[in-house]
Amino acid sequence: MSKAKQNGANGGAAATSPSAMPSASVGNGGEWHQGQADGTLSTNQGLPVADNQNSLRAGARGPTLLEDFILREKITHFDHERIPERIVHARGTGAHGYFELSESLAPFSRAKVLTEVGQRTPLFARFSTVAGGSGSSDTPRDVRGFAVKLYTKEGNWDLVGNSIPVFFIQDAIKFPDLIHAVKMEPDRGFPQAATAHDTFWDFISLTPEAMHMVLWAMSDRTLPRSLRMMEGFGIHSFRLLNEGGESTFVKFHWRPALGLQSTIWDEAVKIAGADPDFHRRELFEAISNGQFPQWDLAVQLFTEEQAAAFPFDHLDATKLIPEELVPLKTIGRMVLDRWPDNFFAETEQVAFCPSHLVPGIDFSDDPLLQGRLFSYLDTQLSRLGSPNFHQLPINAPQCPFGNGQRDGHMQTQRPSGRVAYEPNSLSTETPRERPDGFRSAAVAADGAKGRIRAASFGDHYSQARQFYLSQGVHEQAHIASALVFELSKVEHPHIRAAMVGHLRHVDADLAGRVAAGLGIERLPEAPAAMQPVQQLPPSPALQLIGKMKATLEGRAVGLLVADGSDRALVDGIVAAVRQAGAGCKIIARRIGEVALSDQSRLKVDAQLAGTPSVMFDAVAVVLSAKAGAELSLEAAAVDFVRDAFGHLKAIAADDGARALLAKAGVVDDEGVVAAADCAAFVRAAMTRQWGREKSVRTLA
Ligand code: HDD
Repeated sequence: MSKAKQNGANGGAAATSPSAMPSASVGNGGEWHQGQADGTLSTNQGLPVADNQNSLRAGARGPTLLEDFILREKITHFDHERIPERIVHARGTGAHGYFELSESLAPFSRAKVLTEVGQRTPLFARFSTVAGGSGSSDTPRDVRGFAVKLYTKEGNWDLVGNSIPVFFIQDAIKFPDLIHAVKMEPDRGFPQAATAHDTFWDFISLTPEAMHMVLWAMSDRTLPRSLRMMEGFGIHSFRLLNEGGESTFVKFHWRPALGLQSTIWDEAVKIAGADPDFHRRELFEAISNGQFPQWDLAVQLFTEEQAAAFPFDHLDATKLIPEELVPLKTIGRMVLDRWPDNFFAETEQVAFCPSHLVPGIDFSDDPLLQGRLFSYLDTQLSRLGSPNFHQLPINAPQCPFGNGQRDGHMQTQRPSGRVAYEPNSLSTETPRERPDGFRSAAVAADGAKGRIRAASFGDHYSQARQFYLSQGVHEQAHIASALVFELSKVEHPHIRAAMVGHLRHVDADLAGRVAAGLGIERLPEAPAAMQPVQQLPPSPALQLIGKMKATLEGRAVGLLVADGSDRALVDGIVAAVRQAGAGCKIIARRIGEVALSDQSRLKVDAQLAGTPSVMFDAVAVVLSAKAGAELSLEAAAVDFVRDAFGHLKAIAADDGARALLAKAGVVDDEGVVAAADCAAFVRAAMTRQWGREKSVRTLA
């Protein structure tokens, strides 16, 4: 009998005792069996099943018997196959990979993961939307969760961050209110995965500290083109502690190797219909194709004295430290190179907790972080149902671990011996303290007890203003339009007015644009601000559009063809696009093949009606004159081109495609190029045609 059979369905992959560590088999595909190792279908007790098609009946047409324990085991398991979804970040996807350190932080930290240059630390990363349920779509306007579990030699370190460097609230006690306001409204059960509704904006309008994050949320940052093309932030200040116990503050940043890229709002909406799994599919395909997503890990390091001189409080999670004030230092990279074997066992059951850290890293007193330290462990107990959730292979440390904790639901370890306490004199084998184990920063804490908000947390508008003024004209327009869209869905006029009032503190022009977009004729009063708005210098590093990398690497191009399309043009475009590092999908009215101009056959990757141009970063259309005329009468083809134009994408077209372009209202500009000029197409496709925007859309 195999080991897997003896140990049950999980093959005993979890840690069984400190000495049996590490649990290196996590997700390696070899240990988690379906059925028996010899291929026989069995019950969970190992009983070989002879008939998996029919339940046990009294007669061929008679009643099913209660005796049928095989049926009952199977259905009972099925009935319990769902666990409570995460109250936030329910929809997510993840992958395995590693972190490789390139620069030691030894002067600042004794954490091995931050000091052993060249070491590869295994990790699991999960990306998520926040508001929607697990079955919602990938592309709503939403912050993205960016959670990384590093299985270091000294224990698991979870960096549980987001795609935006600040947060809505300053104190964890407001988190349930924030989430109740953003989630679907409890009396009606909608909207799903959307902030555009009354309760969200009501709460926000009464929470001035949220204004900075609101501006980020209304920017294109919340419309990522790909999970591989967004930044991640640890948000809070953490502490690093060196061998001497000296402490330095640190902020963590993940920077995508493919650069930043987002979609246009209209595009995000259409992607949600065309492919609700757009982001997870794209991540899956990239990893399957060996295009492993990568991020640099960068840190901002600063001392207590420097922090005291900042024009804001770094313990306030609604504030960031501009790069111009504390530059970023890149210390390593994360590579995601392995898709999980099983979505539920890994991506669903992975349990992140900001309280998971390693010697050499410590928390700051940020009151949002302090509250998080409680919440995550607590939520895993209800979500995963047992204090033994750390024994699940995806959550188990990959270093030795052990203590006197015993028993509980779903205990998979079999600790031997009679001693489960410390200190003891009966065993030399049991786990003991280690002087070089985790120690908290020896920071003095002395103050009057009270429910107090520091006065230094009172400046709610200065960084919101700084963010807005740091943006280029296009992104400022997108922010204004997003605010108009969101607030136009709010039924209560006083909430809309209150929001415009707040915006007056951010920027008069922005407030005016939003008021005009909402049909508000007289600007509402700005609320009293706790502290005067500071004129902080614009920070170009806060831009998204301005920081986008001109590249086709990792992007996708759609090439629309039909019978009779010119072979040389098709070949030229495919080759140029692939050369530039992008994928190229052939699209036609039907899947199968098309016959090109030279009668050669070309395999079609996707059907036109099911593959709108929102799936691509740029499109090319190569058609015979006859096919061009026919497709001009095909709504899906007209939309394909019209949307590509409206979404500011490069379009390559040959003469035969011109009728279709004309029908779609495409007007020649720098982004509309001849299909024969592959170099010009690749150049144009590396960026969006921002100059076109004012001709296709009225922005607030
Ligand atoms: Fe949270 C999940 C990120 C504040 C309570 N949070 C969760 C996840 C991410 C974040 C990425 C999903 C992890 C995964 O993929 O499983 N949360 C943040 C960030 C915050 C933040 C960046 C502010 C800087 N969160 C926050 C507060 C509280 C919570 C203030 C409660 C006091 N968050 C939770 C939670 C979740 C969670 C309820 C739901 C599922 C889970 O923990 O495992 O405990």
